[in-house]
Amino acid sequence: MRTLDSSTSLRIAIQKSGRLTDKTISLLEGIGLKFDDYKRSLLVKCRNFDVELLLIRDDDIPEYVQDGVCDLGFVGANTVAEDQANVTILRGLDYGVCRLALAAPKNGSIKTTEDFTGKKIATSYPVLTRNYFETKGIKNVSIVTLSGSVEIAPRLQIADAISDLVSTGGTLKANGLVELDKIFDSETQLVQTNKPLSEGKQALIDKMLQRIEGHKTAAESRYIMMNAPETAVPKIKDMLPSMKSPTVMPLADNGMVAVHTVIPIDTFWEVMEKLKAAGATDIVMLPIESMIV
Ligand code: PRT
Ligand code: ZN
Repeated sequence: MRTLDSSTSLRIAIQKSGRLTDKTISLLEGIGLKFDDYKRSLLVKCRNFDVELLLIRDDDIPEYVQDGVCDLGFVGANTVAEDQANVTILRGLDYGVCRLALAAPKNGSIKTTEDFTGKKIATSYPVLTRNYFETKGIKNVSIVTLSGSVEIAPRLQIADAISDLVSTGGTLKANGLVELDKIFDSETQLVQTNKPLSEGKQALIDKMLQRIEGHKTAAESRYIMMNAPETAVPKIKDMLPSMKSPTVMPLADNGMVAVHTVIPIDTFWEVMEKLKAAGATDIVMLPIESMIV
């Protein structure tokens, strides 16, 4: 028999203080959730939804969600995969982007993955690192598990090489290390518990997901407005990679119209140049707060 969870508020685990904290809070605020001062408390009530945030270390999030202590969690895919947590990944979120990579001293003997045979690798990700070597069929690699400052392990002669998270590559460079291969691509994920949830909580999760989708589409789109001669409208319409047919409104000047539409941000400059060539003037681009398609 399915047992429904007893707490009524949807409980969401987020990182208390770290790289993911501000972006997760701003995503939640961006989809309309309002919180009081989340920096002072570990459990923060949402003012306008039946939601509460539990602020904990990122390493604890997969387990809290797996065990049903929290219904949802925002956490790096690296942490979820390393913990082999039994949770459902609802979606990836494009922040906290990084990769787990293998790196070795710049002028050392390790140049290719094969050179790792018989070597010692320091990492905070023993599961993902071991899996990598197993998949590659490279045997006899010993893993030294460290909880932080992995990049100095070769200099301290604790290990021959490392596997660590990399985003800009600056830390590797500063420590005389070169990246040799990528083990795992990561970004923040929204994960849900596999424990049964009440209908009310599930409905709230569905609503949040729809809003996140709208928020993401809005962030990747721009509202574009321009004036143009009416005769240029068919040509302009063909150029616009708009979601739907653009809005065309007459202007006070005879034969002139205003054209409004929404376009993907990455097409803006290319489209704008073509629009100008087609006769459009006064082209204005505006950010969009949110949108439901
Ligand atoms: O206290 P708590 O345990 O919650 O935090 P934490 O210190 O364990 O984690 P935190 O805040 O450092 O990282 C949280 C999550 O951010 C990670 O689990 C990843 O999903 C993601 N993330 C994204 C990163 C990085 N980028 C990153 N660059 N996490 C860590 N790093 C570190 C990396 O370990 C290395 O020391 O940054 C350094 C490399 O950065 P670059 O830019 O020099 O390459
Ligand atoms: Zn951590």
